[in-house]
Amino acid sequence: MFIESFKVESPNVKYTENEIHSVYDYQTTELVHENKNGAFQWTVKPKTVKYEFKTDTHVPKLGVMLVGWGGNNGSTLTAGVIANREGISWATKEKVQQANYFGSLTQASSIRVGSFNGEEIYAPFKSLLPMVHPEEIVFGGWDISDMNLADAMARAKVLDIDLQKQLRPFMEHMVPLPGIFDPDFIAANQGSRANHVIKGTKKQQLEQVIKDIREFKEKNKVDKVVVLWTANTERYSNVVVGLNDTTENLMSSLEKDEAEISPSTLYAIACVLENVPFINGSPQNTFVPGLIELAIERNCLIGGDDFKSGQTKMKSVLVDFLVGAGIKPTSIVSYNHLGNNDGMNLSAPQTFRSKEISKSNVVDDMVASNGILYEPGEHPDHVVVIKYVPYVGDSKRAMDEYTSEIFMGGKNTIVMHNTCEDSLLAAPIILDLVLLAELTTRIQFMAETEGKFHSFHPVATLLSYLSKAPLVPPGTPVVNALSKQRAMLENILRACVGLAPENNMILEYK
Ligand code: NAI
Ligand code: DG6
Repeated sequence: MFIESFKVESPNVKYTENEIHSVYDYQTTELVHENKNGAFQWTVKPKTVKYEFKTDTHVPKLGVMLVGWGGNNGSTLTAGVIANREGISWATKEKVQQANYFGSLTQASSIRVGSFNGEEIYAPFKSLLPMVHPEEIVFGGWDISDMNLADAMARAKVLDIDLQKQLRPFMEHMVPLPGIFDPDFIAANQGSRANHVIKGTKKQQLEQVIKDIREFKEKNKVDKVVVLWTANTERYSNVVVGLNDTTENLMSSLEKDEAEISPSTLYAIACVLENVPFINGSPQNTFVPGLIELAIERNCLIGGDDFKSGQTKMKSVLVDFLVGAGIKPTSIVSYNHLGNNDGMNLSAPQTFRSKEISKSNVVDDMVASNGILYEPGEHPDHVVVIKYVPYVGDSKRAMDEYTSEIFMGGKNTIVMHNTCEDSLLAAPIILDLVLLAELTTRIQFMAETEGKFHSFHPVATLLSYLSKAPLVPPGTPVVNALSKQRAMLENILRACVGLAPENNMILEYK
């Protein structure tokens, strides 16, 4: 059964006019190891730590500024939210299609709240805590191409033509602000698109972005802004001692107009200086060490990297299943071809390399979790191929072959083929990223030993579910397995309303 909303009644939870306050027992373990006669002996001690959470229930008016607004993802997301807001339907060759938010964790997925008369009861994910409604978001942003959003939607060739016609009047007045362009960081084939760029030194470009954010906030009367990079994949920046390894060096490199500071890093510095959350939806190392240090110093949320939309999402499910089932993946080969502008940009070796890195590390934690299957340091062969095939446009083809060792020396090969418009996968993920980033800035918590409420670490691991290569604070384990990432997010939001983590034990019926 599905219910729309619920309220928790418990001595541990208080709903006041402005916040939800919960007291929460976090059940965890403490590990100790001793050397006993030359052999390590491990002891695991269950332990309970009391936490308190408080969530500000005032939902702000939110502005979202997309870097690369006029791209396939940016135009598709904007169009999709307007279509939902306006209740637009359109004729396809099969039926009359209604706008929806399918693919969005916050808008289209559910959570289990318990059992009632022998039936499982589910509620919308978004009913856990008050969140911004997508249709209340004011969208804006930058692009190095001056095309308005209606034309950009047509250029993207993602949405049905009948829908595009209905959306055009809502989108033709939307024109991105000029963007920071540096041809050294993206493929040369993008040059012809760059007719709308911020001039000047890197410092002047950064100052312009700060001015843009302030003006956008003022003009649209929004309480908060989140900025998200959905522009072209850049090549990796070189991380060099003295250049970008510390905040001080990064800021002095900015003064010196150092060539190696990428456009994405400039936008991110601007956001951190303005205390505006910044999310990187592409694979490059925007978050150089000096920038991470700056975000930590200023307690400004940063999250990324690279949307986990299709092939990688599947990989982080399938390999988790295989390794969890005691089956040993030994070779993973992932091909994909696509024909959109992203594919064209990725046809250059340097930008492809950024994507190859983020797509390749995704099984590491699962492999490391099973020392019965893998020797220390052993890893499956893992190859990623991306080819640009203009004819297929945004409709990406992904083909994967997983070969595993099974019982008694047997081999099992699974082959998968997925065809899907890439931007229709990415757009709902962008929505979730900005909504969850905003929500997490309203949550404060403390362990009983801390004595003082604080926000989550500015490096937002809570967004891992949506990222191919989750950015984590230094010294924190990276979790790629999709089910664990979702459970982490859901269970932390449950804790905020005093609900136990979903443990799937269903002891009531045993
Ligand atoms: P796109 O090429 O259609 O759009 C990117 C836009 O960014 C273009 O309009 C371009 O003019 C603009 N741009 C480039 N550099 C800029 C800059 N410095 N400042 C402002 N604007 C700039 O690409 P698409 O398909 O929208 O993808 C966007 C990004 O998202 C790519 O990096 C892609 O790799 C990444 N991504 C996409 C996924 C998907 O499923 N569609 C999944 C994971 C990541
Ligand atoms: C080709 O791989 C283009 C990329 O931008 C991907 O489409 C995007 O990174 C999505 O990747 P995945 O692995 O999540 O499908």
